[in-house]
Amino acid sequence: MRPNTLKEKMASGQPTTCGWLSIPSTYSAELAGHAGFDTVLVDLQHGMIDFQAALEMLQALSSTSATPMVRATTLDPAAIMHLLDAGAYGVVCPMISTAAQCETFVSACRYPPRGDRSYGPARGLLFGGADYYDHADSHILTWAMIETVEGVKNVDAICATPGLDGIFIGPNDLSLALGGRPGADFSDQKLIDTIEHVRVRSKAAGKFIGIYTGSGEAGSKRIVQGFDMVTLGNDASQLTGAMKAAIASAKGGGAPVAASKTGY
Ligand code: 3PY
Ligand code: MG
Repeated sequence: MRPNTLKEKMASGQPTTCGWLSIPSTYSAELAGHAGFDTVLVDLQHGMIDFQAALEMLQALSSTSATPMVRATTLDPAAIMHLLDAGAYGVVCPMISTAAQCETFVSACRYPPRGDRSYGPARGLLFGGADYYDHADSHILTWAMIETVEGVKNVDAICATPGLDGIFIGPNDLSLALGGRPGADFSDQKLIDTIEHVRVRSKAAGKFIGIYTGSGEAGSKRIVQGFDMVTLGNDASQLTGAMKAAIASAKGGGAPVAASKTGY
């Protein structure tokens, strides 16, 4: 089976970057895949992307060296299994707050007896290879998003879920859950401490730890903090930022364009 190079890099202690696609475009997917990200994720939760667009974007990513991942819209086992059949090598599942939810999520990504994933890996066989079934369970990355107060409270139990590979922190929703605002309050001490707590507990349980950030600069700080995988904003924020910077530069410099703190 084609290796999951993202998993291999993180397992060897290398920090990795995750391109984040919200625009329903095969061309954008191809550009992100060739840009040098270790993985590129198709975001069906908040991106303007349905299953058909996601399928085509995963196909476009196949021509690149980036490990293709998806974020599911919600904890829907059938939809998660379908995205895996479409060739995703990793799934980020939003809003995991309990160990039971995490078990349902991981089970959807693992074949019996480890889980209850139904057999029919259509594009998995084409992208992964003829031996997909034999190795899928050890290659496919499962990321539970912790972004609620209940999820933080249950971080140890969530991390104890057999077959879970990593925790991915959503700082915008976590900020809201703690009574703050998206983006604006990333400097809030309670949010800073909560993020560090989730990171430390996840690493203590032997899990990979990832986080969404709004820029390369923010991603670099998270790598120094000890995160294994960081996003650097999404395609829409990066495109908008580049367009605004070009306009400001053409009109005589102007003020430097501030990176979006929320990543949107
Ligand atoms: C969050 O920050 O809540 C996310 O889910 C990132 O998209
Ligand atoms: Mg979120």
